[in-house]
Amino acid sequence: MSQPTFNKDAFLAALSRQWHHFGLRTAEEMTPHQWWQAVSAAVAEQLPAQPQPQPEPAGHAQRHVNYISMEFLIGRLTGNNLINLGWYDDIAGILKGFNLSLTDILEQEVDPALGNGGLGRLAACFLDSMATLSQPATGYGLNYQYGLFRQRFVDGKQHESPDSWHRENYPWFTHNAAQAVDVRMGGKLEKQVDGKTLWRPAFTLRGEAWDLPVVGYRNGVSQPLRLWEATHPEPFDLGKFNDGDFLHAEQRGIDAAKLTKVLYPNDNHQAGKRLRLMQQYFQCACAVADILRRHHLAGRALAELPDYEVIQLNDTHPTIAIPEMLRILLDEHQLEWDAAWQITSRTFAYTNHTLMPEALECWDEKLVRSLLPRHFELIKQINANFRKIVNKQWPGDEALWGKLAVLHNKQVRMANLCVVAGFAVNGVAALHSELVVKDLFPEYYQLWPQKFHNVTNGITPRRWLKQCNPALSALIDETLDAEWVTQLDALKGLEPYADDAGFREKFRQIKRRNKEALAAYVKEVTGIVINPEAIFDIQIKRLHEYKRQHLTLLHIIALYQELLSKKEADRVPRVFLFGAKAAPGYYLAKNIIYAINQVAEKINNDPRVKDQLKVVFIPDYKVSVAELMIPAADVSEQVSTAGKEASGTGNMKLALNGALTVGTLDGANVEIAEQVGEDNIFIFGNTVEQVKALKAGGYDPLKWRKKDKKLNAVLKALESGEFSNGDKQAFEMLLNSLLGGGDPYLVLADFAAYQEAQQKVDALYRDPEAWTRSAILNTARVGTFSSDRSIRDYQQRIWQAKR
Ligand code: B1N
Repeated sequence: MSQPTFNKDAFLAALSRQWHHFGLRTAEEMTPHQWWQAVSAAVAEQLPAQPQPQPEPAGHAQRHVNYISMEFLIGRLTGNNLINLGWYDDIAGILKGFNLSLTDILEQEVDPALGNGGLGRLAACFLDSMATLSQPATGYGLNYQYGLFRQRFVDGKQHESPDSWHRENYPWFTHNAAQAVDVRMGGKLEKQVDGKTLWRPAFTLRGEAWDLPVVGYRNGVSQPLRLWEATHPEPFDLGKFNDGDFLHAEQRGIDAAKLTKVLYPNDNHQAGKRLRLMQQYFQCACAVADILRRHHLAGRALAELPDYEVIQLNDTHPTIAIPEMLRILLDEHQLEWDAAWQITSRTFAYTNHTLMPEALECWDEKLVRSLLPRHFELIKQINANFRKIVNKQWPGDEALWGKLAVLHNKQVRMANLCVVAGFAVNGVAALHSELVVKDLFPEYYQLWPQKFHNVTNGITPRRWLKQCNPALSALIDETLDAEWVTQLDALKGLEPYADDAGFREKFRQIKRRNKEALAAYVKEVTGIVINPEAIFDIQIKRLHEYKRQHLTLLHIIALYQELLSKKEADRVPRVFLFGAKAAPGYYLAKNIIYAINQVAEKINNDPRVKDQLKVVFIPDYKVSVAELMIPAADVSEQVSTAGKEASGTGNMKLALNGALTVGTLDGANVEIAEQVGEDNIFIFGNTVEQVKALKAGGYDPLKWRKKDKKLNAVLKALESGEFSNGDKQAFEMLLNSLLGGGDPYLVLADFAAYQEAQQKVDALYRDPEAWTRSAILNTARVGTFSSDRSIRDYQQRIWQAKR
């Protein structure tokens, strides 16, 4: 398929229908927001019709990918869709005729924030790449009324408010009324005379399908991201109404809608709430029903399902789809267990995104049984069958069974269920996949080595270079002949230009303008003035102890003390910019935000510091803010404790836009370092092995404090109340975690090495030509982190591999 041609007359006609629909007589009467709405809706109308599934002879078919995820952090769609369609300039030209700037209009879109962080953003990048590679795919998720909370700071502390993104008026949605699915929950099991069990559910919800178009890059493909909204099949109780109980007549509709009210705001953490399990099952039941409906419609037999469909589980959050598939095959299609198991276990694949123990999902047996009695029974059956396999391999080893069981200590372990019931398991970066095999699932690996894979994450170059950094994109366009937007490896062609002074000058100018644009935004939202001459040092990611924003904080305080003491050599002026949300119930993370803000307040207002050091915490970090920060970064902070960050993807976006990484040997940093070369990255800190050894040797942070004077002075300053108007308790949680709490993420053990790495940053930055050379080499050498490459890896290693 080729690029869809833009039809100006059809677009203008659609546009005029929009303003008439608003009750206006002319286009000029529209507000900027109405313009965004009208342009988006008019473009949506012109999208290529979605291709119908074409039955192909078995064995030759490309499996359709069903990507199930609780989160799709898609970000603003209008600009991205225009770029992918190739219609951006056409529309910009038309708006110019109305004296309007398209970029201004695009700013009107509220980010759909239907995800927490990396996991949800990865899902969005993968959809973009699958459409671009013409990999048939459907994304399945939930249509949350409220996305991730909005963040503001009040006296330095995080305050949350609901994120109403106005899904009811979102112009890219199409409501697919015919695709609704009824979902049952609760109730009891009854034994039938034939020995089979009958599930009598207690209540029914309706899943309504809302589709967003996922537009491939200039290839005419548009395929759905299908988001389910919960409603009640009969929202209005006429009986109650007639009895005069007006208040309760609508109650069941209101109750049903609670299910897709809000995204759970946790990242890398499971809270175990009943409503969350209901969300998970609701989404899975809708998705599985939809997949089977498509399969039947194409006239295919159930036994052929794995030949045509693959279900990729984005972490364990949609695991309940596995017993749901079994239930339908057994109870609705009367298949025997073995046949149902064959079909199911050849269809599901699982991606692991974290080793953090608190994020590994375990559900209370009682909760699962009460909500999904039939599914619980099927999980017990899976567990019993698996027990035989384990017993055969390791006879009588009860301790090992305790580790491998799907059901244990009255808990259902979702990751174990995925490994036992799926045909593939993958980690998200080379190091992480190695740890999945070595530390998380060693015995499973012994049983089924062929199930385990690595697929290193990636990012879409459409949003994360072409769209967010138009100036750099234009420079690359004029420098290279190659189609780098779809062949990101072609950026290698920039390598020789790193030695071209003229090119370096252009590259530096672009970075400079991007920094000016960010500085203007910072001024607008925080009032803080920052100097584009300074190093822009950027740390953007969720707030979590393991990501160690507090390591950077300690370093900032050390810099401050050094500046005041004037003993050491001059530093290059630096601006530290943070963007991060803390889960509302994660008090330690909130305390770290507070500490950063308090330290920032003090440093930014200390006249002695002048322009040497500034600290800015940008509020409400989200995709659209990332699009502004990433192109403006000189330094990318990736400082997690080695072994804790599964991959990271911000690291890839920043390097692609010419930032140099200060990072530990963790996640995808390892592979970034391999690509860019050790001269073009600042690697520091303890490795996975060293972290393990330190812990095994009885790590004591107090000893590290004692032997490092600078570190001691920094901690003292935090304890003294110097940054908190004399309040010595202000940072108690943070300090307690670092000191009395044993410093679980080894912040103190990496402090000295981190400072050294930052010294090297200064030294290189003092030589602008050398710095720019390294920055160009970063852009040139990270093409492999395109999500197109990730998707090809999934195709070859998992989806299309010989089964
Ligand atoms: O997934 C990203 C990785 O790049 C990051 O390293 C990893 O931390 C992130 C429970 C998670 N892992 N687990 C989660 C999110 C929400 C939730 O409720 C866990 N997020 C990641 C993409 O692979």
